[in-house]
Parts: sequence; structure tokens; C-alpha cells
Amino acid sequence: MNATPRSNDTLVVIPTYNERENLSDIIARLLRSAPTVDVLVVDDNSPDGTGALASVLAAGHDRINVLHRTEKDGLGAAYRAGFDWGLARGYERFVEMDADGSHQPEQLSRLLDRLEDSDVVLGSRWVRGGSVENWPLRRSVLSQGGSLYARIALGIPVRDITGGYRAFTADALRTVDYQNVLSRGYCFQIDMLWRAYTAGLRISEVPITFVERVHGESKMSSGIVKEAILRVTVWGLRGLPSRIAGDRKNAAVTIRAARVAREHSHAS
Ligand SMILES: Nc1nc2c(ncn2[C@@H]2O[C@H](COP(=O)(O)OP(=O)(O)OP(=O)(O)O)[C@@H](O)[C@H]2O)c(=O)[nH]1
Ligand SMILES: [Mg+2]
Repeated sequence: MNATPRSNDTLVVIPTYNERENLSDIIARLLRSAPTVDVLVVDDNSPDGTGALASVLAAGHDRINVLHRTEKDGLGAAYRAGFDWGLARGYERFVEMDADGSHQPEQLSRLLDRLEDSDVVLGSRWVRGGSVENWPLRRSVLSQGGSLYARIALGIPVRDITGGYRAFTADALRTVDYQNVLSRGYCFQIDMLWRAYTAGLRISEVPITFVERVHGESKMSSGIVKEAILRVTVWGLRGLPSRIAGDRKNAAVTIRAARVAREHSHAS
């Protein structure tokens, strides 16, 4: 394991699969616009050499790190590995960001500012001020329809349920027990949000401008969409009895207790 000490307390995790044409640019923009974050690229042995490029970038800069995995295993698995890596090194805030330029590093401060009084912050395309650039109507309909379906099925009062530009406190990640999130594709994002919501975490949405990728290929597939619909329906049905009973745990209290306990153990 790479034992490089961290330079900052915020880690931006960027999963990559065949993002060679995008990676240098996104990292350069991130380092420029967010001077107090470190970066972790989690590459699944991309055939196009993205992992090798990430190693070159990491060798040239203290704030850039890379985690190489042996085979393509989905976005969720990449994030789980990235969170493990960062929590083991004591990072206190985590950001999820795609490598394809859809999540603009210049808007990261919006998410981190809101994290001051939230446990989870969602970069949102579908709140006032949020938008999508260069998407065909078909993608917009699918994304908004998916969010609407998940909102109704799960009862989560959030506009953008599938978005992948997010920030979490370390305590929030520990609370949602991300290691046991089995969803693979973007359903990972719904799964994480569902767990955060049912745990009573403070969830905020901030508007972002999502820009469709220019280079490389999307990894969206019909399998990923089917996984999301199936899982959301099952969770929705399972959660129905407790929704009817209005039974939502207040884990903000648990989080505060965990924080106090940790501060106490550091002090003693
Ligand atoms: N490590 C790793 N990264 C992945 C995998 N699948 C996707 N990614 C990365 O996850 C991010 C999001 O994937 P995209 O292909 O952009 O998928 P998407 O954003 O849902 O779809 P589009 O909106 O069409 O771009 C990108 O940085 C991908 O390179 C995977 O299996 N392993
Ligand atoms: Mg994308």
C-alpha cells in the first residue's frame, strides 16, 4: 500500500476506465481551482493506458495519488476501494468526481461550502440553477424520469438522485457502511443516498452545470439502468411499512456521538 502522507484533509476520488484523453485536463483544473484537496485516481487497468498516465501524474505531484486495480469491476467497487484508501489515511472529507469533465472542478467549492453544515452534499442538475449541457433529450428524460421514479419509490425528497458529483464527511461514509453497498453502476449513487437518508443524515443539494463528455465513451448501459430500476423497486417495497409508520432513524445524533467519541479519544 502507498503510504504517502496526506497534504490536505479533503480527498477527491476519480474512478477511471479508458479516460486517457480526459485525465490530465480534469486533474489540472482540479489542482488549479481547489488548492486544498488531494486527488486519488482509481483505475481498473484501463486498456487505453489511463493507469500508466495516472502513475506519471502522481509521480510528479504530491497531491495526486493513484490506486491500480486489476480488472474492470464497476464504479461502485472503485469508490469503495477509494474510500477505504482515504479513510485509512485520515481524510475528513471525500468527493466523488467523474474523469470525463461532466463534473466541473471549478464548482467544487459549492459542494464543500455546503458540507460545513451537511453530512452529504449532492451536486444537482435538477434544482433551480442546475443544468445539463449538450445532452440529447433522450438522456435528459431518462435521468429526470429515473430521479422522479426513485424519489417516489423511496420517498427521498431530493431532485437529483442519480448524480455522481457528491461530497461526504468521513463520518457520513462510515455511517452508511459503504463497504456493503453492492450496486455496481450508477445505482451505487442511489444506494448510497438511500442509506444516508434512512440513517437520518443531513443531505443538501447545490446546483451544478453538468457538461456531457467530449472525449471517450460513456459506460452507461441498459444493464446499469435495469439494475437501478430493480433495486429501487425492491428497496421501495421493503421500506413501505416503515414509511407508513413515519419511522426514520435520527443518525445525525449517532454521527455527532461518533465525532465526540473520536475527539475525546484524540484528546486523551
Ligand atoms: N475504475 C472504474 N471507473 C469506472 C468504471 N466504469 C465507469 N468508470 C468511471 O466512472 C466515471 C463515470 O462513468 P461514465 O462512463 O462517464 O458514466 P456516466 O457518467 O454514468 O455516463 P455518461 O453520462 O454517459 O458519461 C468515469 O470517470 C468513468 O471512467 C469501472 O468499472 N471502473
Ligand atoms: Mg459521465
